[in-house]
Amino acid sequence: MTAVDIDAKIPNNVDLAGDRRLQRALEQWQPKFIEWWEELGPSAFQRNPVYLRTAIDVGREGWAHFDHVEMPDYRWGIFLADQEPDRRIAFGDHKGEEVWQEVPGEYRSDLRRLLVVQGDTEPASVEQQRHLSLTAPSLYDMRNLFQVNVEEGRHLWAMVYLLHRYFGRDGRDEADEMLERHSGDADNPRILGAFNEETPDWLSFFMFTYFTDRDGKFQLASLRESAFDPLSRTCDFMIKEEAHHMFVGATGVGRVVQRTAELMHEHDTDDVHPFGGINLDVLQRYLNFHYSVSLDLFGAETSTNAANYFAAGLKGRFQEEQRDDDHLLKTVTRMVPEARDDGIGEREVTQLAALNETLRDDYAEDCQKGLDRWNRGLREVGIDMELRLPHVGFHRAVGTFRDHHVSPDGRLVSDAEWEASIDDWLPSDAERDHVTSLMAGVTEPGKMAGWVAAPAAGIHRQPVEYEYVKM
Ligand code: BYC
Ligand code: FE
Ligand code: FE
Repeated sequence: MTAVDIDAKIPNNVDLAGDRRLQRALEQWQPKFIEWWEELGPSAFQRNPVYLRTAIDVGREGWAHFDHVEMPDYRWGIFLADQEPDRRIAFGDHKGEEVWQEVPGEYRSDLRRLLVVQGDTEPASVEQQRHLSLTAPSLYDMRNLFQVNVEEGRHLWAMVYLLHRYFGRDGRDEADEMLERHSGDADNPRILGAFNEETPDWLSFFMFTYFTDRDGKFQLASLRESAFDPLSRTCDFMIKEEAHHMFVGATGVGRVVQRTAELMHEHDTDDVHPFGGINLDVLQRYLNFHYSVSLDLFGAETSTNAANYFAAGLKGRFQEEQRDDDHLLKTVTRMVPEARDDGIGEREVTQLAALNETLRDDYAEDCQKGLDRWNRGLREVGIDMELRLPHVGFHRAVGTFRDHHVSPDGRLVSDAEWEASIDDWLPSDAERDHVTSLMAGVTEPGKMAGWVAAPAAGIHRQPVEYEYVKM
Protein backbone atom coordinates (compact mmCIF):
# COMPACT_ATOMS: atom_id res chain seq x y z
CA MET A 1 0.00 0.00 0.00
CA THR A 2 1.54 3.34 -1.02
CA ALA A 3 1.39 6.22 1.43
CA VAL A 4 -0.66 9.30 0.63
CA ASP A 5 1.47 12.32 -0.25
CA ILE A 6 -1.07 15.04 0.36
CA ASP A 7 1.26 18.06 0.32
CA ALA A 8 2.86 17.32 -3.05
CA LYS A 9 2.19 19.65 -5.95
CA ILE A 10 -0.10 16.88 -7.21
CA PRO A 11 -1.55 15.06 -4.19
CA ASN A 12 -1.28 11.32 -4.78
CA ASN A 13 -0.97 7.85 -3.36
CA VAL A 14 0.97 6.47 -6.33
CA ASP A 15 4.46 7.51 -5.20
CA LEU A 16 4.87 10.19 -7.85
CA ALA A 17 7.94 11.46 -5.97
CA GLY A 18 9.59 8.12 -6.73
CA ASP A 19 9.30 8.60 -10.51
CA ARG A 20 10.75 12.01 -11.37
CA ARG A 21 10.13 11.77 -15.11
CA LEU A 22 6.48 10.99 -14.67
CA GLN A 23 6.16 13.62 -11.97
CA ARG A 24 7.70 16.24 -14.25
CA ALA A 25 5.45 15.28 -17.15
CA LEU A 26 2.31 15.52 -15.02
CA GLU A 27 3.49 18.79 -13.51
CA GLN A 28 3.76 20.10 -17.04
CA TRP A 29 0.22 19.02 -17.78
CA GLN A 30 -1.10 20.59 -14.56
CA PRO A 31 -0.97 24.26 -15.70
CA LYS A 32 -2.70 23.30 -18.96
CA PHE A 33 -5.47 21.72 -16.90
CA ILE A 34 -5.81 24.83 -14.72
CA GLU A 35 -5.87 27.01 -17.81
CA TRP A 36 -8.62 24.84 -19.27
CA TRP A 37 -10.53 24.96 -15.96
CA GLU A 38 -10.39 28.73 -15.82
CA GLU A 39 -11.40 29.10 -19.45
CA LEU A 40 -14.03 26.36 -19.85
CA GLY A 41 -14.90 25.39 -16.28
CA PRO A 42 -17.55 27.25 -14.24
CA SER A 43 -18.17 30.62 -15.88
CA ALA A 44 -18.85 32.41 -12.57
CA PHE A 45 -17.96 32.25 -8.86
CA GLN A 46 -14.48 30.87 -9.60
CA ARG A 47 -13.03 32.95 -6.77
CA ASN A 48 -15.83 32.44 -4.26
CA PRO A 49 -15.01 30.05 -1.42
CA VAL A 50 -17.09 26.86 -1.92
CA TYR A 51 -17.71 24.21 0.73
CA LEU A 52 -16.13 21.28 -1.11
CA ARG A 53 -15.16 17.74 -0.43
CA THR A 54 -11.58 16.92 -1.41
CA ALA A 55 -10.30 13.37 -1.70
CA ILE A 56 -7.33 12.90 0.61
CA ASP A 57 -7.20 9.13 1.04
CA VAL A 58 -8.91 5.99 -0.20
CA GLY A 59 -9.47 4.18 3.09
CA ARG A 60 -12.80 2.96 4.33
CA GLU A 61 -12.95 5.78 6.85
CA GLY A 62 -12.37 9.42 6.19
CA TRP A 63 -11.33 9.53 2.55
CA ALA A 64 -12.61 13.07 2.18
CA HIS A 65 -12.01 16.45 3.74
CA PHE A 66 -14.65 19.24 3.70
CA ASP A 67 -13.79 22.93 3.71
CA HIS A 68 -14.31 26.19 1.84
CA VAL A 69 -11.92 26.52 -1.12
CA GLU A 70 -11.73 28.63 -4.24
CA MET A 71 -12.07 26.22 -7.14
CA PRO A 72 -8.87 26.99 -9.04
CA ASP A 73 -7.03 26.15 -5.79
CA TYR A 74 -8.81 22.80 -5.46
CA ARG A 75 -6.36 19.98 -4.73
CA TRP A 76 -6.98 17.62 -7.64
CA GLY A 77 -5.16 14.43 -6.77
CA ILE A 78 -4.36 10.97 -8.10
CA PHE A 79 -5.75 8.19 -5.94
CA LEU A 80 -5.89 4.47 -6.58
CA ALA A 81 -7.84 2.15 -4.29
CA ASP A 82 -5.69 -0.24 -2.24
CA GLN A 83 -4.25 -3.16 -4.14
CA GLU A 84 -6.05 -6.42 -3.57
CA PRO A 85 -3.47 -9.12 -2.76
CA ASP A 86 -3.28 -11.98 -5.26
CA ARG A 87 -6.07 -10.57 -7.42
CA ARG A 88 -6.90 -12.85 -10.36
CA ILE A 89 -8.51 -12.14 -13.72
CA ALA A 90 -12.19 -12.99 -13.35
CA PHE A 91 -13.28 -13.44 -16.96
CA GLY A 92 -12.29 -13.89 -20.58
CA ASP A 93 -9.45 -15.81 -22.18
CA HIS A 94 -7.04 -15.06 -19.31
CA LYS A 95 -9.46 -16.05 -16.56
CA GLY A 96 -7.65 -17.26 -13.45
CA GLU A 97 -4.30 -15.70 -14.36
CA GLU A 98 -2.68 -13.03 -12.23
CA VAL A 99 -3.80 -9.48 -13.02
CA TRP A 100 -1.41 -7.20 -14.91
CA GLN A 101 0.56 -4.35 -13.38
CA GLU A 102 1.79 -3.25 -16.80
CA VAL A 103 0.00 -3.05 -20.15
CA PRO A 104 0.50 -6.11 -22.38
CA GLY A 105 1.68 -4.93 -25.80
CA GLU A 106 -1.10 -6.71 -27.67
CA TYR A 107 -3.81 -4.80 -25.77
CA ARG A 108 -2.13 -1.45 -25.76
CA SER A 109 -4.27 0.26 -28.35
CA ASP A 110 -7.58 -1.11 -27.05
CA LEU A 111 -6.76 -0.05 -23.51
CA ARG A 112 -5.67 3.34 -24.66
CA ARG A 113 -8.95 3.73 -26.52
CA LEU A 114 -10.97 2.83 -23.41
CA LEU A 115 -9.04 5.30 -21.25
CA VAL A 116 -9.45 8.04 -23.81
CA VAL A 117 -13.21 7.51 -24.19
CA GLN A 118 -13.65 7.42 -20.43
CA GLY A 119 -11.39 10.41 -19.83
CA ASP A 120 -13.02 12.49 -22.55
CA THR A 121 -16.43 12.41 -20.90
CA GLU A 122 -15.20 13.93 -17.64
CA PRO A 123 -14.09 17.40 -18.81
CA ALA A 124 -16.90 17.32 -21.38
CA SER A 125 -19.49 17.35 -18.61
CA VAL A 126 -17.77 20.29 -16.91
CA GLU A 127 -17.94 22.20 -20.17
CA GLN A 128 -21.60 21.33 -20.63
CA GLN A 129 -22.44 22.64 -17.17
CA ARG A 130 -20.30 25.73 -17.13
CA HIS A 131 -23.04 28.38 -17.13
CA LEU A 132 -25.37 26.73 -14.63
CA SER A 133 -24.01 28.44 -11.52
CA LEU A 134 -25.54 31.72 -12.72
CA THR A 135 -29.01 30.26 -12.31
CA ALA A 136 -28.53 27.94 -9.32
CA PRO A 137 -31.81 27.55 -7.39
CA SER A 138 -29.92 27.83 -4.07
CA LEU A 139 -26.41 27.97 -2.63
CA TYR A 140 -26.84 24.34 -1.64
CA ASP A 141 -27.42 23.42 -5.28
CA MET A 142 -24.63 25.66 -6.55
CA ARG A 143 -22.25 23.90 -4.20
CA ASN A 144 -23.38 20.49 -5.43
CA LEU A 145 -22.84 21.57 -9.03
CA PHE A 146 -19.31 22.69 -8.21
CA GLN A 147 -18.66 19.50 -6.25
CA VAL A 148 -19.64 17.42 -9.26
CA ASN A 149 -17.52 19.64 -11.53
CA VAL A 150 -14.32 19.44 -9.48
CA GLU A 151 -14.69 15.68 -9.14
CA GLU A 152 -15.19 15.23 -12.87
CA GLY A 153 -11.98 17.21 -13.13
CA ARG A 154 -10.34 14.71 -10.80
CA HIS A 155 -11.67 11.85 -12.92
CA LEU A 156 -9.89 13.39 -15.87
CA TRP A 157 -6.74 13.42 -13.75
CA ALA A 158 -7.31 9.73 -13.01
CA MET A 159 -7.27 8.82 -16.72
CA VAL A 160 -4.46 11.25 -17.52
CA TYR A 161 -2.31 9.62 -14.86
CA LEU A 162 -2.82 6.20 -16.45
CA LEU A 163 -2.09 7.56 -19.92
CA HIS A 164 1.11 9.28 -18.77
CA ARG A 165 2.30 6.44 -16.60
CA TYR A 166 1.63 3.51 -18.93
CA PHE A 167 1.46 4.86 -22.49
CA GLY A 168 4.53 7.04 -22.86
CA ARG A 169 4.51 9.59 -25.63
CA ASP A 170 1.18 8.47 -27.08
CA GLY A 171 -0.38 8.80 -23.67
CA ARG A 172 0.95 12.31 -23.19
CA ASP A 173 -0.45 13.32 -26.58
CA GLU A 174 -3.83 11.84 -25.69
CA ALA A 175 -3.79 13.72 -22.38
CA ASP A 176 -3.20 16.99 -24.22
CA GLU A 177 -6.02 16.24 -26.64
CA MET A 178 -8.44 15.80 -23.72
CA LEU A 179 -8.14 19.56 -23.24
CA GLU A 180 -8.41 20.32 -26.96
CA ARG A 181 -11.67 18.57 -27.86
CA HIS A 182 -14.63 20.54 -26.55
CA SER A 183 -18.26 19.73 -25.95
CA GLY A 184 -20.36 20.79 -28.92
CA ASP A 185 -17.34 22.02 -30.91
CA ALA A 186 -18.18 21.64 -34.60
CA ASP A 187 -14.58 20.91 -35.59
CA ASN A 188 -13.28 19.04 -32.56
CA PRO A 189 -16.18 17.63 -30.54
CA ARG A 190 -16.16 15.28 -27.56
CA ILE A 191 -16.17 11.59 -28.52
CA LEU A 192 -19.60 10.39 -27.35
CA GLY A 193 -22.92 11.87 -28.44
CA ALA A 194 -24.48 12.77 -25.08
CA PHE A 195 -21.45 14.84 -24.17
CA ASN A 196 -21.99 17.21 -27.05
CA GLU A 197 -25.56 18.04 -25.99
CA GLU A 198 -26.18 21.20 -24.02
CA THR A 199 -27.07 21.21 -20.34
CA PRO A 200 -28.89 24.54 -20.53
CA ASP A 201 -30.96 24.52 -17.34
CA TRP A 202 -31.13 22.91 -13.91
CA LEU A 203 -33.83 20.42 -14.78
CA SER A 204 -31.49 19.15 -17.49
CA PHE A 205 -28.65 19.10 -14.96
CA PHE A 206 -30.65 16.96 -12.51
CA MET A 207 -31.68 14.62 -15.33
CA PHE A 208 -28.09 14.46 -16.56
CA THR A 209 -26.68 13.59 -13.15
CA TYR A 210 -29.42 11.01 -12.68
CA PHE A 211 -29.18 9.33 -16.09
CA THR A 212 -25.82 10.17 -17.61
CA ASP A 213 -23.65 10.01 -14.49
CA ARG A 214 -25.29 6.64 -13.97
CA ASP A 215 -23.84 5.48 -17.27
CA GLY A 216 -20.54 6.49 -15.65
CA LYS A 217 -21.30 4.24 -12.71
CA PHE A 218 -21.91 1.22 -14.94
CA GLN A 219 -18.99 1.83 -17.28
CA LEU A 220 -16.64 2.36 -14.36
CA ALA A 221 -17.96 -0.74 -12.63
CA SER A 222 -17.18 -2.74 -15.80
CA LEU A 223 -13.71 -1.23 -16.02
CA ARG A 224 -13.15 -1.95 -12.33
CA GLU A 225 -13.21 -5.64 -13.31
CA SER A 226 -10.29 -5.04 -15.69
CA ALA A 227 -7.26 -7.33 -15.70
CA PHE A 228 -5.18 -4.16 -15.92
CA ASP A 229 -4.94 -3.64 -12.18
CA PRO A 230 -4.11 0.10 -12.08
CA LEU A 231 -7.27 0.78 -14.12
CA SER A 232 -9.31 -1.41 -11.82
CA ARG A 233 -8.04 0.40 -8.72
CA THR A 234 -8.57 3.82 -10.31
CA CYS A 235 -12.17 3.07 -11.21
CA ASP A 236 -12.84 1.57 -7.82
CA PHE A 237 -12.14 4.91 -6.20
CA MET A 238 -13.93 6.98 -8.87
CA ILE A 239 -17.14 5.05 -8.24
CA LYS A 240 -17.10 6.25 -4.62
CA GLU A 241 -17.23 9.86 -5.76
CA GLU A 242 -19.78 9.05 -8.45
CA ALA A 243 -22.36 8.08 -5.82
CA HIS A 244 -22.76 11.72 -4.82
CA HIS A 245 -23.31 12.78 -8.44
CA MET A 246 -26.23 10.39 -8.76
CA PHE A 247 -27.51 11.51 -5.38
CA VAL A 248 -27.62 15.06 -6.76
CA GLY A 249 -29.69 13.80 -9.70
CA ALA A 250 -32.02 11.56 -7.71
CA THR A 251 -32.76 14.13 -5.03
CA GLY A 252 -32.82 16.95 -7.58
CA VAL A 253 -35.50 15.37 -9.74
CA GLY A 254 -37.28 14.22 -6.58
CA ARG A 255 -37.40 17.79 -5.25
CA VAL A 256 -38.84 19.07 -8.52
CA VAL A 257 -41.52 16.36 -8.45
CA GLN A 258 -42.28 17.25 -4.84
CA ARG A 259 -42.61 20.94 -5.59
CA THR A 260 -44.84 20.26 -8.59
CA ALA A 261 -47.09 18.10 -6.43
CA GLU A 262 -47.32 20.86 -3.82
CA LEU A 263 -48.34 23.40 -6.44
CA MET A 264 -50.88 20.98 -7.97
CA HIS A 265 -52.55 20.66 -4.58
CA GLU A 266 -52.35 24.28 -3.64
CA HIS A 267 -53.96 25.41 -6.90
CA ASP A 268 -56.03 22.32 -7.61
CA THR A 269 -54.71 21.92 -11.17
CA ASP A 270 -52.35 19.83 -13.32
CA ASP A 271 -51.08 22.98 -14.98
CA VAL A 272 -48.67 24.59 -12.56
CA HIS A 273 -46.82 26.67 -15.13
CA PRO A 274 -48.75 29.84 -14.24
CA PHE A 275 -47.59 29.31 -10.64
CA GLY A 276 -43.90 28.95 -11.41
CA GLY A 277 -43.72 25.18 -11.37
CA ILE A 278 -42.86 22.50 -13.94
CA ASN A 279 -45.71 20.28 -15.10
CA LEU A 280 -45.37 16.54 -14.68
CA ASP A 281 -45.77 15.91 -18.40
CA VAL A 282 -42.86 18.26 -19.07
CA LEU A 283 -40.78 16.36 -16.51
CA GLN A 284 -41.70 13.18 -18.37
CA ARG A 285 -40.51 14.64 -21.67
CA TYR A 286 -37.20 15.77 -20.18
CA LEU A 287 -36.82 12.30 -18.73
CA ASN A 288 -37.53 10.74 -22.15
CA PHE A 289 -34.80 12.85 -23.67
CA HIS A 290 -32.07 12.21 -21.11
CA TYR A 291 -32.78 8.51 -20.74
CA SER A 292 -32.69 7.85 -24.48
CA VAL A 293 -29.54 9.87 -25.02
CA SER A 294 -27.89 8.00 -22.15
CA LEU A 295 -28.94 4.59 -23.55
CA ASP A 296 -26.92 5.44 -26.65
CA LEU A 297 -23.80 5.65 -24.50
CA PHE A 298 -23.78 1.87 -24.14
CA GLY A 299 -23.10 1.35 -27.85
CA ALA A 300 -24.79 -1.07 -30.24
CA GLU A 301 -26.71 -4.17 -29.04
CA THR A 302 -24.01 -6.40 -30.44
CA SER A 303 -20.43 -5.23 -30.56
CA THR A 304 -17.23 -6.91 -31.58
CA ASN A 305 -15.36 -4.16 -29.74
CA ALA A 306 -17.07 -5.07 -26.49
CA ALA A 307 -16.59 -8.81 -27.14
CA ASN A 308 -12.89 -8.28 -27.76
CA TYR A 309 -12.50 -6.17 -24.62
CA PHE A 310 -14.16 -8.90 -22.59
CA ALA A 311 -12.22 -11.81 -24.10
CA ALA A 312 -9.00 -9.88 -23.53
CA GLY A 313 -9.92 -9.16 -19.90
CA LEU A 314 -9.97 -5.39 -20.38
CA LYS A 315 -13.60 -4.70 -19.52
CA GLY A 316 -15.96 -7.04 -17.64
CA ARG A 317 -19.63 -6.95 -16.78
CA PHE A 318 -21.28 -5.13 -13.89
CA GLN A 319 -20.44 -7.19 -10.78
CA GLU A 320 -18.67 -9.83 -12.86
CA GLU A 321 -17.53 -11.93 -9.95
CA GLN A 322 -21.00 -12.32 -8.49
CA ARG A 323 -22.32 -13.88 -11.69
CA ASP A 324 -22.89 -17.57 -11.84
CA ASP A 325 -21.70 -18.62 -15.30
CA ASP A 326 -18.50 -19.56 -17.14
CA HIS A 327 -17.30 -15.93 -17.48
CA LEU A 328 -16.31 -16.73 -21.08
CA LEU A 329 -19.76 -16.28 -22.65
CA LYS A 330 -18.90 -17.88 -25.97
CA THR A 331 -21.56 -20.58 -25.88
CA VAL A 332 -24.33 -19.11 -23.71
CA THR A 333 -26.81 -16.99 -25.62
CA ARG A 334 -29.38 -14.29 -25.01
CA MET A 335 -31.97 -12.40 -27.00
CA VAL A 336 -31.37 -8.85 -28.14
CA PRO A 337 -33.94 -6.51 -29.63
CA GLU A 338 -34.06 -6.09 -33.38
CA ALA A 339 -35.92 -3.39 -35.22
CA ARG A 340 -37.28 -4.52 -38.59
CA ASP A 341 -39.48 -2.72 -41.03
CA ASP A 342 -42.48 -4.80 -39.92
CA GLY A 343 -42.02 -4.41 -36.19
CA ILE A 344 -39.75 -4.90 -33.20
CA GLY A 345 -38.48 -8.43 -32.82
CA GLU A 346 -35.61 -10.25 -31.20
CA ARG A 347 -32.66 -12.30 -32.29
CA GLU A 348 -30.51 -14.76 -30.42
CA VAL A 349 -26.78 -14.07 -30.10
CA THR A 350 -23.95 -15.20 -27.84
CA GLN A 351 -23.69 -13.32 -24.59
CA LEU A 352 -20.19 -12.36 -25.63
CA ALA A 353 -21.57 -10.48 -28.60
CA ALA A 354 -24.26 -8.79 -26.51
CA LEU A 355 -22.25 -7.28 -23.67
CA ASN A 356 -23.32 -3.71 -24.38
CA GLU A 357 -26.96 -4.81 -24.21
CA THR A 358 -26.39 -6.68 -20.96
CA LEU A 359 -24.84 -3.62 -19.36
CA ARG A 360 -27.68 -1.48 -20.73
CA ASP A 361 -30.21 -3.86 -19.12
CA ASP A 362 -28.46 -3.54 -15.76
CA TYR A 363 -28.46 0.21 -16.17
CA ALA A 364 -32.16 0.37 -17.04
CA GLU A 365 -33.03 -1.64 -13.95
CA ASP A 366 -31.05 0.78 -11.79
CA CYS A 367 -32.72 3.80 -13.44
CA GLN A 368 -36.15 2.42 -12.65
CA LYS A 369 -35.48 2.54 -8.91
CA GLY A 370 -35.51 6.34 -8.84
CA LEU A 371 -38.77 6.45 -10.77
CA ASP A 372 -40.32 4.04 -8.29
CA ARG A 373 -39.31 6.39 -5.47
CA TRP A 374 -40.62 9.51 -7.23
CA ASN A 375 -43.87 7.74 -8.11
CA ARG A 376 -44.31 6.61 -4.52
CA GLY A 377 -44.00 10.26 -3.51
CA LEU A 378 -46.71 11.19 -5.99
CA ARG A 379 -49.02 8.38 -4.82
CA GLU A 380 -48.58 9.41 -1.20
CA VAL A 381 -50.01 12.83 -1.94
CA GLY A 382 -52.86 11.40 -3.96
CA ILE A 383 -51.63 12.11 -7.49
CA ASP A 384 -52.30 9.24 -9.86
CA MET A 385 -49.87 10.24 -12.61
CA GLU A 386 -46.69 8.22 -12.96
CA LEU A 387 -43.29 8.84 -14.49
CA ARG A 388 -42.19 6.04 -16.82
CA LEU A 389 -39.00 5.07 -18.58
CA PRO A 390 -39.65 5.12 -22.32
CA HIS A 391 -39.10 1.96 -24.38
CA VAL A 392 -35.45 1.18 -25.12
CA GLY A 393 -36.06 1.89 -28.82
CA PHE A 394 -37.40 5.39 -28.29
CA HIS A 395 -35.34 8.26 -29.80
CA ARG A 396 -32.17 6.26 -30.31
CA ALA A 397 -29.22 7.26 -32.44
CA VAL A 398 -27.02 4.19 -31.87
CA GLY A 399 -27.84 0.55 -32.57
CA THR A 400 -30.73 -1.32 -34.15
CA PHE A 401 -33.33 1.38 -33.50
CA ARG A 402 -31.26 4.10 -35.09
CA ASP A 403 -33.12 4.19 -38.39
CA HIS A 404 -36.58 3.57 -36.92
CA HIS A 405 -39.08 5.66 -35.06
CA VAL A 406 -40.33 4.04 -31.87
CA SER A 407 -42.93 5.53 -29.55
CA PRO A 408 -42.27 5.72 -25.78
CA ASP A 409 -44.65 2.79 -25.32
CA GLY A 410 -42.66 0.67 -27.75
CA ARG A 411 -44.53 0.77 -31.07
CA LEU A 412 -42.79 1.18 -34.38
CA VAL A 413 -44.37 4.34 -35.82
CA SER A 414 -44.39 6.02 -39.21
CA ASP A 415 -42.52 9.21 -39.98
CA ALA A 416 -45.87 10.99 -40.06
CA GLU A 417 -46.93 9.77 -36.60
CA TRP A 418 -43.49 10.62 -35.23
CA GLU A 419 -43.69 14.16 -36.55
CA ALA A 420 -47.24 14.59 -35.26
CA SER A 421 -46.38 13.25 -31.80
CA ILE A 422 -42.93 14.58 -31.17
CA ASP A 423 -44.17 17.40 -28.91
CA ASP A 424 -45.93 14.83 -26.72
CA TRP A 425 -42.75 12.83 -26.39
CA LEU A 426 -39.85 15.28 -26.21
CA PRO A 427 -39.69 18.79 -24.73
CA SER A 428 -40.85 21.41 -27.22
CA ASP A 429 -39.02 24.69 -27.69
CA ALA A 430 -41.81 26.44 -25.81
CA GLU A 431 -41.43 24.06 -22.86
CA ARG A 432 -37.68 24.49 -22.83
CA ASP A 433 -38.24 28.25 -22.87
CA HIS A 434 -40.64 27.97 -19.96
CA VAL A 435 -38.13 25.95 -17.94
CA THR A 436 -35.41 28.45 -18.83
CA SER A 437 -37.65 31.31 -17.71
CA LEU A 438 -37.86 29.77 -14.23
CA MET A 439 -34.09 29.70 -13.87
CA ALA A 440 -33.25 32.74 -11.78
CA GLY A 441 -30.26 32.43 -9.48
CA VAL A 442 -30.93 32.43 -5.74
CA THR A 443 -27.87 33.29 -3.65
CA GLU A 444 -29.30 33.99 -0.20
CA PRO A 445 -28.39 31.19 2.24
CA GLY A 446 -31.34 28.84 2.84
CA LYS A 447 -33.58 30.34 0.14
CA MET A 448 -34.86 28.16 -2.75
CA ALA A 449 -36.18 28.98 -6.19
CA GLY A 450 -39.94 28.42 -6.48
CA TRP A 451 -39.83 25.46 -8.88
CA VAL A 452 -37.95 23.10 -6.58
CA ALA A 453 -38.51 21.94 -3.00
CA ALA A 454 -35.83 22.37 -0.34
CA PRO A 455 -33.61 19.33 0.27
CA ALA A 456 -34.36 17.17 3.29
CA ALA A 457 -30.89 17.76 4.74
CA GLY A 458 -27.71 19.72 4.11
CA ILE A 459 -24.27 18.50 3.12
CA HIS A 460 -21.93 16.81 5.59
CA ARG A 461 -24.30 17.48 8.51
CA GLN A 462 -24.42 21.21 7.83
CA PRO A 463 -27.88 22.84 7.87
CA VAL A 464 -29.63 23.58 4.56
CA GLU A 465 -29.21 27.31 5.22
CA TYR A 466 -25.44 26.98 5.58
CA GLU A 467 -23.37 29.38 3.48
CA TYR A 468 -22.20 26.70 1.03
CA VAL A 469 -20.81 29.31 -1.32
CA LYS A 470 -19.56 32.57 0.19
CA MET A 471 -20.87 35.50 -1.80
N1 BYC B 1 -21.52 8.25 -29.56
O1 BYC B 1 -19.13 -1.39 -31.16
P1 BYC B 1 -19.98 -0.28 -30.70
C1 BYC B 1 -19.06 9.09 -17.54
C2 BYC B 1 -19.01 4.25 -31.70
S1 BYC B 1 -19.96 8.25 -18.74
C3 BYC B 1 -20.62 8.25 -30.56
O2 BYC B 1 -21.33 -0.59 -30.26
P2 BYC B 1 -18.43 -0.07 -28.39
C4 BYC B 1 -19.54 10.41 -17.14
C5 BYC B 1 -17.95 3.36 -31.12
O3 BYC B 1 -16.87 4.10 -30.54
C6 BYC B 1 -19.03 6.76 -19.06
N2 BYC B 1 -20.04 7.12 -31.02
O4 BYC B 1 -19.23 0.53 -29.59
C7 BYC B 1 -20.90 10.68 -17.02
C8 BYC B 1 -17.53 2.54 -32.29
O5 BYC B 1 -16.62 3.28 -33.10
P3 BYC B 1 -15.43 2.55 -33.88
C9 BYC B 1 -18.00 6.89 -20.16
C10 BYC B 1 -20.38 5.94 -30.47
O6 BYC B 1 -17.03 0.28 -28.64
C11 BYC B 1 -21.33 11.94 -16.67
C12 BYC B 1 -18.80 2.39 -33.12
O7 BYC B 1 -19.66 3.45 -32.67
N3 BYC B 1 -17.19 5.72 -20.24
O8 BYC B 1 -18.10 8.60 -17.07
O9 BYC B 1 -18.80 -1.44 -28.06
C13 BYC B 1 -20.41 12.94 -16.41
C14 BYC B 1 -19.42 1.03 -32.96
O10 BYC B 1 -20.11 0.91 -31.72
C15 BYC B 1 -21.30 5.87 -29.43
C16 BYC B 1 -17.25 4.79 -21.22
O11 BYC B 1 -17.98 4.92 -22.16
C17 BYC B 1 -21.89 7.09 -28.98
N4 BYC B 1 -22.79 7.12 -27.97
O12 BYC B 1 -19.09 0.72 -27.17
C18 BYC B 1 -19.05 12.68 -16.52
C19 BYC B 1 -16.38 3.59 -21.06
N5 BYC B 1 -21.45 4.58 -29.07
O13 BYC B 1 -14.53 1.95 -32.85
C20 BYC B 1 -18.61 11.43 -16.89
C21 BYC B 1 -15.41 3.35 -22.17
C22 BYC B 1 -20.65 3.88 -29.87
O14 BYC B 1 -16.10 1.56 -34.76
N6 BYC B 1 -16.05 3.14 -23.46
N7 BYC B 1 -19.98 4.68 -30.69
O15 BYC B 1 -14.79 3.72 -34.61
C23 BYC B 1 -16.54 1.96 -23.93
O16 BYC B 1 -16.51 0.98 -23.25
C24 BYC B 1 -17.07 1.90 -25.34
O17 BYC B 1 -16.30 2.72 -26.16
C25 BYC B 1 -18.56 2.31 -25.49
C26 BYC B 1 -19.00 2.03 -26.96
C27 BYC B 1 -19.42 1.56 -24.50
C28 BYC B 1 -18.74 3.79 -25.29
FE1 FE C 1 -16.86 11.07 -13.53
FE1 FE D 1 -20.02 11.94 -12.32
